[in-house]
Amino acid sequence: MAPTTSRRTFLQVTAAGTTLAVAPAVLPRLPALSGEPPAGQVNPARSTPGKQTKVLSACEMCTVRCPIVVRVRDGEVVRIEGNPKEKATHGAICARGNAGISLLRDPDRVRTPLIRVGERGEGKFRQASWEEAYRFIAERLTQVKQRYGPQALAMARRPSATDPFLVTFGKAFGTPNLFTHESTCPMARNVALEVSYGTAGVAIDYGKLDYLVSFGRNHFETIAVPQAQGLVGALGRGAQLVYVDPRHTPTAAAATTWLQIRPGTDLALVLAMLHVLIAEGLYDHDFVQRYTHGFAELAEAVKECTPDWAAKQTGIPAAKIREVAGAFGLARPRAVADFGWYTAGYANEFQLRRAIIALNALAGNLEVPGGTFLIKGMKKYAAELGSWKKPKFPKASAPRVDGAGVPGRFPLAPAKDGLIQALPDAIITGQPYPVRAFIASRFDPLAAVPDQARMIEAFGRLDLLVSIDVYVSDTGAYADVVLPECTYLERTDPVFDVSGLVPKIRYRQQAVPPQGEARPGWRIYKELAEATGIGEYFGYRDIDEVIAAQLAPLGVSPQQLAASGQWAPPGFAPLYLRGKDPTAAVKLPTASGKIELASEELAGLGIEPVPRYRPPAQRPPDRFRLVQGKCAVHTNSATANVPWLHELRPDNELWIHPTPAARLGIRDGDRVVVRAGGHQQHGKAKVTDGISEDTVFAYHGWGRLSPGLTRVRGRGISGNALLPATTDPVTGSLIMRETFVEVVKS
Ligand SMILES: Nc1nc2c(c(=O)[nH]1)N[C@H]1C(S)=C(S)[C@@H](COP(=O)(O)OP(=O)(O)OC[C@H]3O[C@@H](n4cnc5c(=O)[nH]c(N)nc54)[C@H](O)[C@@H]3O)O[C@H]1N2
Ligand SMILES: Nc1nc2c(c(=O)[nH]1)N[C@H]1C(S)=C(S)[C@@H](COP(=O)(O)OP(=O)(O)OC[C@H]3O[C@@H](n4cnc5c(=O)[nH]c(N)nc54)[C@H](O)[C@@H]3O)O[C@H]1N2
Ligand code: SF4
Ligand SMILES: [Mo]
Repeated sequence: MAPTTSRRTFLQVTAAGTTLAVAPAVLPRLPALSGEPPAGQVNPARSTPGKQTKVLSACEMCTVRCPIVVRVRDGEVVRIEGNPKEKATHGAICARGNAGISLLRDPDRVRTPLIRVGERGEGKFRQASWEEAYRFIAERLTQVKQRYGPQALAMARRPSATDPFLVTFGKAFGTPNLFTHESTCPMARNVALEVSYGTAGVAIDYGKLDYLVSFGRNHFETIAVPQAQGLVGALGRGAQLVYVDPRHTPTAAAATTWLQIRPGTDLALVLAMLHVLIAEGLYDHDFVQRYTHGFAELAEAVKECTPDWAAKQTGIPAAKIREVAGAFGLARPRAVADFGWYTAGYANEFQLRRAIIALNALAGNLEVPGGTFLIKGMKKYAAELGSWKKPKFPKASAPRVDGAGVPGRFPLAPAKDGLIQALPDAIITGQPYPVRAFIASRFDPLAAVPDQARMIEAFGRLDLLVSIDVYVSDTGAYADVVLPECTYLERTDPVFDVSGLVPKIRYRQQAVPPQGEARPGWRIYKELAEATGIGEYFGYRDIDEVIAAQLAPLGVSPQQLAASGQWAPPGFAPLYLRGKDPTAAVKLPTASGKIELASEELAGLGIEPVPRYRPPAQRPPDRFRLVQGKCAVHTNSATANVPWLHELRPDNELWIHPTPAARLGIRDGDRVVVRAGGHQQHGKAKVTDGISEDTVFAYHGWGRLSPGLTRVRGRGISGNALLPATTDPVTGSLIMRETFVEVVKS
C-alpha cells in the first residue's frame, strides 16, 4: 500500500522546501464550481457527512484516461479504483492511477494564480487574483496582436479533454500556431499510418491475437492498462510474444522471445521478415490482392533483404529471423506487428513503421479478430458529438510558423499538431514571422522537448509566457503567469471519444471540490477569452451546458452518462468488418482505396515509395548512444514530483553495460557525468548487462529545473538538456535516439 502523508509533513515540506511565494498547503475548501450536477452524479459539496460515495470518472495520471471509480467521504478522496464494468481494463488501474490522491494533496501543487516577480527560471512569484492574472495576460495578448498580428500567439498542449477550449481560444484569436506534443512522441507512426491506411485511427486487437512482434513497444512497463490487460489475456491463452529491444525490460522478461537488437536497426529485421514471408509464400495472397496496393514494388524492394544480410545489421542470428518470420506467417491472420507508440527515435523511423504496416498487410490481419482494426468512432458509426454554439472562426492570419502541413516545407506533418521543436527558432529569429506570446497548457516543453537551452533562450525573448498546469513545471518556472488548473479529481471535463471496436464515449466528473483557487479548464479559457475580447466564442454558462450540447445528438442523457461514466450505443457488438466474410469490402481513405504498400503520394514528394534500409547514425568510438524510455511508476515528466510515486522511484540512473563500465572505471552506484553538444548532466551509474554495450539508457523525466518541484528538482539526468532538436524532414518527428554521449566517472 502506498504511504500516506500526514498534514504535519505536508506543512513541513511546504515550509522547508519551496522558494515559491505560494500559500500553505491547507487552504479553505471552496464550493464546487460546476453548478448543480445532473442526477446520478455526486455533488461533492452536498454529500452526507461520514458517508462514502462513488463517483464514476476517468483517470488523468496519463493520457490513456482509464475509467475509474473515485470513493469520496466528507469531501476527501479516500480511494481510487478501476471501473469494474470496463471489460478492456478488467477494472484495473496502474500504480500511477492509484496515486492520483497523492497528486491531489501534494503541497507543491499550484493553487492560486501566480505572477512572476523574479528572473525567468528563478521561480519567484507573487500570488494574484484570477482577475488580475486574466487582465495581465489579456493586456499583453492584445498588444502582441496589435503589433504583430494574431499569428504571434503560439499555444501548445498535451491533448486532453480540455482541448476544445484551448483550440477554440486559439482559433478565435486567429492564430494558426496551435501545437501538441506529438512531434516528441508518435508522429512518425501516425504519418506512416496516414500514408498507408489513409487514417491514423488503426488499432490492435491485443486480447485475441496469437502472435505479436513488438519493436520496443514496452507494454508491461510503459503501460496503457487496456492494452496491457489484452496482452496478458492473450499470453495466458498461449499467444507468443516476440519482444525486440536493446534493453532488458519487464516486457522482455514476459516475452516468449527477447531479441536484443542493435539500436536503430529494426528496419533491417522487418525487411528480412517481409523477405521470408514473400520468398516462402507465407503471406495471405488473397488479402494482398484484394486490399493492398503496390505489392510488386515492395517484393522487389525486399528481394535482397535476406536474413543473412539482416543478421549483419541487427546482430540477431539469421536462423532466429527465419524462425520468427516463419512463425509469424503461420499464425496469420492473428499475427500482428505492433505499430509502436513512442516513435521519435531514429532517422529511419517512418520507413520502419511503413514496413511494420506491410508485415500486418502480409498477415492479412485487417478487420479480423486478433488482428488490426479501424477504430469504430462515434462520428461514423453512431452520432457525432455536438458542441456548444459559437460564431464562425476568423480565417487564420498566416500559414503555420513551423511549416507543418505546408507544401514545400513539412507537407506530411499534421497541421493540427505542428512541430513544437521549431518554435524556439521562430521566436529567436522572428522568421518566417515573429512569435511573441506562448501559452503552454498541460504541457512542459522545457522537460519534454530536446535542446532545452535553445527553448530557454527563446522563452527569454517572449513578451508573454503562460503555463496552465497543476504544478509550477519547468516551463512554469520561466513563465510570466502560472494559472492553476484543478486536478482531474476536482473537475468535470467535456465528454470524449474512446471508441475502439465499438463506438464509445467517456467523461470525467468532479469528485471533490477544487483546492485553493484552482479552476477547471473550461472555466479558465472562458474567462480568459472574456478578458481578451473573444468571449462570444465561449457562450456556455458552465460545463453541464457543454455536456448537454455534446450529448444532444446522441439520445443519451447526462444522467445516464453520469451513472456509468461511459456510454456505448446499445446493441452495438464489437465490429470486425471482415469477421464473417474475409472478402468483405473495406474501403480505405487512400488514393487507391487500399493499404498503400507503395505510395505514389510519397514518390511525388521525392520520398521512397516503399521502405528501403537506411542504417542508423554511426557511433563515434568512445561515445555511447543515448536512449531513453519511460518507467512503470511515472508518467513522462509529469509525475516525478508526485509524493507516492516519487517515493517509489525518486531518481533515474544511467544504465551502462559492465564491459564499457569496467573500461571507464565505473562501478555500480558511482556518480557519472554525461556530456553531449557542450552540455552535461550528472547522475548515478547502474551497471547492468540489461543494456547493449554501445548504448546508455536513462528513464525520462528527471534533471528538473523548477524550484516548484521541491522533491525532484536537480535530481538525475535530463535527456533534453543533452539532445539536439533534430527533425525528420519527412514526418516532422523529432529524432531523439541518434545522439552520442561521452560518459566519465565524476
Ligand atoms: N508507466 C508509464 N506508461 C506510459 C508512459 C509513462 O511515462 N509511464 N508514457 C506513455 C506514453 S506518452 C508513451 S509515448 C508510451 C511509450 O511507450 P513505448 O513506445 O513503449 O516507449 P518508451 O518507453 O519511450 O521506449 C520503449 C523502449 O524502446 C527501446 N528502444 C530504444 N531503441 C530501440 C531500438 O532501436 N529498437 C527497439 N526495438 N527498441 C528500442 C528502449 O530501450 C525502451 O525500452 O508509454 C505510455 N505509457
Ligand atoms: N528526452 C526525452 N524527451 C521526451 C521523451 C523521452 O522519452 N525522452 N518522451 C516524450 C513523450 S513520449 C511524451 S508523450 C512527451 C510528454 O511530455 P508532456 O507532453 O509535457 O507531458 P507530461 O509529462 O505527461 O505532462 C506535462 C504537464 O502536464 C501537467 N499536468 C498534469 N495533469 C494536469 C492537469 O490536469 N491539468 C493541467 N493543466 N496540467 C496537468 C504536469 O504537471 C506536467 O507539467 O515527452 C516527450 N519527451
Ligand atoms: S494507464 Fe494508469 S495512469 Fe494511465 S489512465 Fe490508466 S490507470 Fe491512469
Ligand atoms: Mo508519448
